Amino acid sequence: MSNKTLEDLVQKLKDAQNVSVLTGAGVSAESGIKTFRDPDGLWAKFNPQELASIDGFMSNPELVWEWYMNRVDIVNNSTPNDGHFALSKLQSIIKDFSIITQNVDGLHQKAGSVDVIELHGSIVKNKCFDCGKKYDGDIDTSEKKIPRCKSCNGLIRPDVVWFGEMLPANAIRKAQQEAEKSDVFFSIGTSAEVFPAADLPHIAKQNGAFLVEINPNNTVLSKFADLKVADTSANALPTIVEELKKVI
Ligand code: BV8
Ligand code: ZN
Repeated sequence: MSNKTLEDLVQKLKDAQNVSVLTGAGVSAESGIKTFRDPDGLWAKFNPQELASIDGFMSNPELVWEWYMNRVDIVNNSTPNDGHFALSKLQSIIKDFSIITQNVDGLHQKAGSVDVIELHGSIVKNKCFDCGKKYDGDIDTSEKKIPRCKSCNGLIRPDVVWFGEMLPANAIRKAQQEAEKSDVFFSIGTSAEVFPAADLPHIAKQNGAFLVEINPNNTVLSKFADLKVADTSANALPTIVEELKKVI
């Protein structure tokens, strides 16, 4: 890890043509949505294989459905935090600014960000487990039991990417293209442990990007970062926006 400074970052952002951001659950932590791998995270209580996988759903669809509906409830009652709003502001200042997220909570969009690349789908969208028919919102989730598909009577499931499932081809392809051409690449609020999303910061760096990690903790990515900001996203991002506004 090098000893670059916030001033170096602001200068890079001032000159940058393309900036990309990869966000993870940590960006939503300050909106009250638990992360996955922090000690009090979502996985702490559950085994990921049990909940976010096809086998998990097939062996216990009610448990998985209930876990997701519980998360949908939390997401629907959550609001973006200062980190989300700062990213939306950066997107309006910097010419070509793409937000690539592993999150499924839609908070970037609620904060005004556009063209958000959702690598792992969206928890407020559903589809049929059997025929894949999309149900974006028009299903009754108030019932305890899992709704059934109107076309084939299959079980409805959240339209998210489970372990062992391919990411949406257009999303991962666009994300890789954005990473390749970025002058500055931010990895924010992610443990950088889930692939292929975790490849993106390396793709960016291999193509010459200035790599920034914003995370209060160290991760497997930290040693590759040109600048490591050991702070929360809701603190660090507004500061970066303020410093950038002073020089543009
Ligand atoms: C796939 C579903 C083809 C939605 C999730 C190599 C290549 C390809 C695949 C693999 C590979 N090696 C292994 C695999 C298999 C697997 C994988 O990566 N396993 C890992 C665990 C080793 N990948 C897959 O299965 C992917 N599918 O590639 O298909 C294939 C399949 C098999 C084998 C080969 C190829 C599918 C991956 C998607 C899985 N779906 N979620 C949902 O329910 O939400 S993953 C889940 O983890 C979430 O999507 C989450 O976003 C994601 C990553 O977690 P993070 O966002 O990083 O969250 P985490 O809690 O880990 O970290 C939070 C961080 O925030 C911490 O560092 C913390 O310090 C920090 N933080 C906390 N507070 C703050 C903060 N930071 C800033 N501010 C704060 N306030
Ligand atoms: Zn169906």
